[in-house]
Amino acid sequence: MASTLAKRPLRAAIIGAGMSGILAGIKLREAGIAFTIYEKAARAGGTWRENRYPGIACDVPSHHYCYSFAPNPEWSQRFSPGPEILAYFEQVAVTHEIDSRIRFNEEVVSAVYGGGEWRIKTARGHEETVDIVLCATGFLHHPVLPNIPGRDKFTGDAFHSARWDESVMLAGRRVGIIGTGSTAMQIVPAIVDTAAKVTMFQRTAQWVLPLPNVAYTEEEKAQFRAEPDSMTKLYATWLERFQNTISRAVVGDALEMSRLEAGCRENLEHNVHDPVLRAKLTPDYKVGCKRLIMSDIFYPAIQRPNAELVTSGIERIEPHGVRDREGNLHELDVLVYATGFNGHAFMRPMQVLGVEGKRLDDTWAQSNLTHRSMSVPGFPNFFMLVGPYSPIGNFSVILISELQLNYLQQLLAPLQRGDCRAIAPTFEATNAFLSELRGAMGNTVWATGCKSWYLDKTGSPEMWPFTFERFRDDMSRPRFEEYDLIH
Ligand code: N01
Repeated sequence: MASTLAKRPLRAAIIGAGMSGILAGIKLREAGIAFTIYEKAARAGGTWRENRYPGIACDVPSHHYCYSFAPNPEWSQRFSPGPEILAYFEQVAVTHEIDSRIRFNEEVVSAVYGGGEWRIKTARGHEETVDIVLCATGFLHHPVLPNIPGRDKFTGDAFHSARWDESVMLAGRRVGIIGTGSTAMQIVPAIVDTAAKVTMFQRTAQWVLPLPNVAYTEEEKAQFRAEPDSMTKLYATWLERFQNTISRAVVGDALEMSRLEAGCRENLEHNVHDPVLRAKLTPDYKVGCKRLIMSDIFYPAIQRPNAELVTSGIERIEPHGVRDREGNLHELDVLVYATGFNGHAFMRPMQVLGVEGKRLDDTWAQSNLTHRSMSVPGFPNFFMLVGPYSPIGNFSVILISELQLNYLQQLLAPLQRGDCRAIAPTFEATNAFLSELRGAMGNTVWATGCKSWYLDKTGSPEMWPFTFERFRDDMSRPRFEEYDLIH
């Protein structure tokens, strides 16, 4: 059909300057789309800016936890520490001249659709009209504090792991940590040598797969610099390893699951010597149901003489420490809430109003309705990166985001050609997508009965229930019959 609209250059607002937002800038520029990145904070880097706790690292190997087109010969370790990862993202933003497109300290508070355009507004009152809104807001940025009685009574220093207070000294002090997720399991080994005592309050034990971290030598780094192809090969090797092992195990591959289980059980049996402690550290749910911990330093750390694992449950928090359910008071100077995040809020509390003023909060009242994790019916030209049901688990979200942007570049082509003013998924396609996902969810390990942040408020995993290969195929090209092209 001949176009009736004048071809027009497109303008986008990218929300968030973390890993996905920087990437979106690079990819939209490649596609010839003008954009501004709105960042609520004073610095880019998203989760790597916000999480500064001791021991922070990524448990995806650094030569894979990077953009596929921007290998980094300088990674110091197989699992490099958080500050290096933050510096990497900031450096990529500079190299690709994305930094100058970021408006810092500009939190987008609303996005309102009308007449084929979006009007966005920031907390500081700045307004802009754009064709496309692209939320690169991440999903682990709303810290959750536990609802434990007496939380406000504690007289020592207390903070959430994602709000680490560097002014608080740990040396020689008694530190309590509530939680046993990926965060707490990194903090304990990092502080056990410094603190006088570390008390970990465990509600649920975790499966731990030993994955040794090794430092790259100067010779290895020099070789990476001299032969960049060797980094591309390493990237591909890690991808293959993840996609053929954990990624298969969690979506129903029995053989891979049995290998994973054997690895975790062996780790526990060989590396935790006291049978009482071993029993306390033995989970009662399937490996992978909660996010698998990758660490060869947690078990040694929790067996140190100045470390204690408390499993009797927390009765309340008192001015001088934590009272457990057996009546013991664990006296503390510092209390860290490593109690996780609301992983289902995505871009909210931002107000998003779609066609005829429909609120996204209402559309998402029951569950996060989305087509292919990237768009929402009734919200034309509104897209998300790493949105609901994106493959997450133990997979690198960077590659997920890259594949989604590749799809989006193709999806936006009719807009760029002037064939339509806006594009939105149909309700039929969205419902078909979600019912296929939900139908497959029962085969996954996340639906086997444990509690985790993967579950949405209906208790269903908000995860990708298929293999990585299926996701890559789905993202290779859009099927335009799943969308309404709005003229
Ligand atoms: O949070 P979590 P996290 N009383 O939700 C406990 C990513 N990440 O910050 O299991 C007592 O996993 C809760 O107990 P339970 C990664 O995707 C990645 O550790 O619910 N305990 C649990 O132990 C990860 O999955 C890296 O029984 C309470 C803990 O708090 C995600 O971030 C590193 C409680 C919360 O664990 C979140 O990890 C770090 C209460 N009232 C994080 N409330 C990488 O290396 C909660 N808990 C890539």
